[in-house]
Amino acid sequence: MQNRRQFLKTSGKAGIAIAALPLTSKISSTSIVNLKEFQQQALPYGYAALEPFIDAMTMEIHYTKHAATYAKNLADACIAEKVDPTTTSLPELLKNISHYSPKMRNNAGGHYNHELFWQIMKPAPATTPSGKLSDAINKTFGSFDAFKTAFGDAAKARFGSGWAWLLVKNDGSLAISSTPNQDNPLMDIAETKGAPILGLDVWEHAYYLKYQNKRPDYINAWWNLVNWEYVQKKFDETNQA
Ligand code: MN3
Repeated sequence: MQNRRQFLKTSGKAGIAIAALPLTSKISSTSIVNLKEFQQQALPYGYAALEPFIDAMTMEIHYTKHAATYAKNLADACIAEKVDPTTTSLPELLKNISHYSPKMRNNAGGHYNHELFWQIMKPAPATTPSGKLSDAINKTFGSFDAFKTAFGDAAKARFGSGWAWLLVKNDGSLAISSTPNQDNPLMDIAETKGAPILGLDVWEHAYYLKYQNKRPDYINAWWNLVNWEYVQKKFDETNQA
């Protein structure tokens, strides 16, 4: 117990290695998978790797300040609200988020959303989805371009801070939604519920240094970074129709 509490105190620091955990025989491999979901993982690329679409300073501040703080505050909220990250999965926590504090909601969401956001971007990706995901997008939205327009509209229309999502709803169909603040479609309080497979951060901290008030320019540029292979992987994990 002491080990876990000690871990939670230190896990808010960005980039702590899983190998540095005070592992005991009580922590199983499933526990480690759960625990990793609650920690900030290393960025899969450098801060400058997404230039010119997202600038290095924005990436560095976004990752080391904003996102790191969500991870730290999530660890604090887990201690205060007696959530054990070795036995609870982060998606399960989000699915029951209405039973927890606003601090838990904001930071569990903030941490989950950013960990997904870093993965669904990469430098110089394939520019379009392929395979089953491409088929599902065409079937649902008419065409890939029509999907991009609808998703971009959702991102532009989100008033203030929030996210735009492509998700697989619980009935297996694809949908576009947007959520305020750090909410996401996994949450039981979300208007459109399901498994997010693509998310776009439209908080000003994600784009203001380079794009200022021009959110539509940021959205248009962001399509150059979408890691469709990863989105496909997320799609394959769901029970799509
Ligand atoms: Mn953000």
